[in-house]
Amino acid sequence: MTKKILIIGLGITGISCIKFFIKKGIIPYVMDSRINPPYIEEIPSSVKYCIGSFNKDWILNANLIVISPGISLFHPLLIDAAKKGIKIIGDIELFYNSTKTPIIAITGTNGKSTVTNMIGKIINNYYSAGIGGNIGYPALDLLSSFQNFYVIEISSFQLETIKKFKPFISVILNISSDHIDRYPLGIKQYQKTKLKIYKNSSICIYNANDVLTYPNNLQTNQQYISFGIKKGKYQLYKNHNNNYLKINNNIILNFNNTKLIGTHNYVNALAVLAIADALNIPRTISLKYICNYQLNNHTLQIIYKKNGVTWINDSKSTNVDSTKAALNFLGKNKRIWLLLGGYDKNCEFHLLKKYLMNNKINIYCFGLASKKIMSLYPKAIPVKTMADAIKKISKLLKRDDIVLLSPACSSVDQFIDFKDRGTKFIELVKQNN
Ligand code: UMA
Ligand code: ADP
Repeated sequence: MTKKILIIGLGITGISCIKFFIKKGIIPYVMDSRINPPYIEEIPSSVKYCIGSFNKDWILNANLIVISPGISLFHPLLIDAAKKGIKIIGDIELFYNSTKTPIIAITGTNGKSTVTNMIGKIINNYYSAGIGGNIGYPALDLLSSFQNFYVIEISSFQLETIKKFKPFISVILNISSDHIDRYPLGIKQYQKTKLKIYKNSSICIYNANDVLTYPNNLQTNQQYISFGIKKGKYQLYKNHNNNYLKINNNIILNFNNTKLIGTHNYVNALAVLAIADALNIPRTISLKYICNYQLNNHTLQIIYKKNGVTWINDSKSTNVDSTKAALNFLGKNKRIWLLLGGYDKNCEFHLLKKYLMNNKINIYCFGLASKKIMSLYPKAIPVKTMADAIKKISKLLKRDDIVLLSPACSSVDQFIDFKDRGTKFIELVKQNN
C-alpha cells in the first residue's frame, strides 16, 4: 500500500487540505462523521471518501491523519491511532511545514479577529501580509500568494495539533472560560492548549493583566513583551475621561480620538502596536491605522437608532467574557434589554452575576442555554427564539433604552454561525421597527 493520508473533516479546512495534497500529486482519503457534510460536492472524483461515521479501518491504517479543528484529538479512534504511532496533525502544522515566510500567530479567548484584522491592515500598508486561519480563511489557502508575513488567527482547537509550529511572533490576548465542553479537565486544560503557541516562537506577547496568558517555560532565546491596563510595556492609562496609550511613561495616543470603542478594544490595540513595533513598522503608519480602524461587523455594531432606542448587534460574543466587555462598555446607567443564549459550551454564567443583578438589565434568554441561565437568574424571561424576544421587547421600549444581542454562547443550536445570528437579528430589528 502507498502512503495513506487521511483527512478528517469536510468543512473549509478539510477542503483546503484536499487541495493542498492534490497540488502535490498525492490523492488523500477523506472522512466526515456527518451524514451531510457541507463541501461534499467539491471533492475531486479521484478522492475516496466515507461519510456518516468514522471508518475505523481507514483511521488505523493511515500513515498520516490530518484532522479538522472541529474534531477532538480525544476521539477514541484517534487515541487508538496515536497509540499505534500514527502521526496526527492539523492544517496549521501542514501550513507551517510548507512556508519559510514569518508567521504572526494570534490566539486568545476574545479579540483574535479584531487584532488579526487590525495588524493585517497595518502590515499591508508597509510590507504585505496574508491574513487567515480561524478568522474564516483556511491558512493553507494563503500559500498560493507570496507575502512578507502571514497573520494567522489560531483557535485552541488548532493549537491541539501543532507539533513543530514556529511562529516568529505569537500572541495570547486573554484567557477565560470557553469551549469547556471540549476540555474535560476544564479551563486549565484549555489554557495549557493555548500556551502551546509560545513554545518555538521568537517573540511572545502576553497580557500583563491576565496571568493565564503568561509564558511558562521561559527561554533565553525568546523575547517577551507585555501589554495591559496600567501594567506591562504597552499600557492603557485612564485619566479622567481619557484613555491613553503609554509606552515607557510616554503618552503615544489618546484612544478617545480613535474610532475604537470599549476598554477591551483599547487593550486589543496595545497588542497590535506591540506586534507592529516588533516588525519595525513606523509608528506613524501603525497609529494612523489604529485610529481609523472600524470594528468588524457583529462586534458591538450599532445597527439602528430610533425614538432614542439603540439596537446593538454583538453576535460575535460567544462566551461570558465578551458579554462582560459589552456590558462594561455600556455602563450601569442605561436600561438594557439583553438577548442571551444559544449553546453554552459548559461555560460559567455565574461569572456574569455582578453585571446581570443590576436592576436596569432585563434578560431574555433563548436556545439550549435557557434553563441554565434561568436557574442562575430567575428574573430572566425564557423565549423560544430570538425572534420571539424581539417581538416582546419591541412593545416595552422607552427612550434611551438599549437592546443588546450579546449572547455569551455559540450559535450552533439555532443558527448556521454567528454571522447568520447577527444578520437575522438585523433583519428582525428592521421588521419590528
Ligand atoms: N464535524 C463533525 N464531524 C466531522 C467533522 C466536523 O461533526 O467529521 C463538525 C465539528 O464538530 C464542527 C463542524 O463540523 O461542529 C465544523 O467543523 P470543521 O472542523 O469541519 O470546521 P471548518 O469548516 O473546517 O472550520 C474551521 C473552524 N471551525 C471550528 O473550529 C469548529 C472555523 O472556525 C475556522 O474559521 C475554519 O476552520 C478555518 O480555519 C469557526 C469557529 O467557530 C468560525 N471556531 C471556534 C471559535 O472561534 O470559537 C474555535
Ligand atoms: P474572537 O475572534 O476572539 O472571537 P473578536 O475580535 O471577533 O474575537 O471579538 C469577539 C467578541 O469579543 C466581541 O463581542 C467583542 O466585542 C469581544 N471582545 C473583543 N476583544 C475583547 C477583549 N480583549 N476582551 C473581551 N472581549 C473582547
